[in-house]
Amino acid sequence: MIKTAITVSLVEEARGGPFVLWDGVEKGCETAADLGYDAIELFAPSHEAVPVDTLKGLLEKNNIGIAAVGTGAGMVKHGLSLCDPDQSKRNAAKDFIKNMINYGAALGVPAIIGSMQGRWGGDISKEQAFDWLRGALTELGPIAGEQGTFLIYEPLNRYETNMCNTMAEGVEFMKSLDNGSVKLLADVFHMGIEEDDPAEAMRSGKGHIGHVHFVDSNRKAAGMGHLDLKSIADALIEIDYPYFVSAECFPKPDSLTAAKNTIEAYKELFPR
Ligand code: LER
Ligand code: MN
Repeated sequence: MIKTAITVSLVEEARGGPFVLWDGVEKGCETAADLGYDAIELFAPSHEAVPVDTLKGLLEKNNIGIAAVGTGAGMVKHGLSLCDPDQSKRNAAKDFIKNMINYGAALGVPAIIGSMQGRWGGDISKEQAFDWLRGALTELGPIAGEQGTFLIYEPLNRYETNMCNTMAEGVEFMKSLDNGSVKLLADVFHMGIEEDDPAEAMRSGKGHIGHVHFVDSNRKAAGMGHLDLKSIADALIEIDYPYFVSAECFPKPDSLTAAKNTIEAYKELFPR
């Protein structure tokens, strides 16, 4: 069964970014539960922002789950990436992600590497950057795998990275890792920019996709843009995608409307 999730951001530096709920984790859990989501997806400043026991208590109290934890704060707050020319910064990026993997694993969920993947350019060749990224994921994936979860790597659109932009590139990269502990994040916003046919791309990711950011062309809530979301949802159903569709979209026109519009669209597109 495909489950539903909504993003909760605790990262002040990311204000204006594509996260729906911004009023703290307690309120985020309450709102998500009230609207009928299965889970929250947490974007936190670090692994220390909300202690595991505190979060477990909030999730239990609201009878809601957690889908995944993001690592983007490593980039947004500290400028860390896995392809930084400076080795000490690459190591700091890995440490930040390791801590987030362990935090997620204590909750039974994966961590997501999106913007922290970085990019190639300047003195750093494409080959060098991919070697660093491959090395990092090869080291980090099993840390999640040994704790019963996995690590998620997210292809992004060309304006955010020049590493993997498409599902095909992501799948090829996954195969080059020789590592069963890393899965792909299919973000429908990025796919709307990069893929010839997002539904076909979803089908080609069968078995590799571990999380989906299911939003519209303009990164607003599902249904508020011009993507053919029905064909994309049908593709996910067809490949027996077993994880979450999550609202990583702008809080437009406001958080509550984006949250309500999303869950209405999810109920229609992913009937139970
Ligand atoms: C993160 O999930 C993502 O999609 C990037 O665009 C960072 O905002
Ligand atoms: Mn995303």
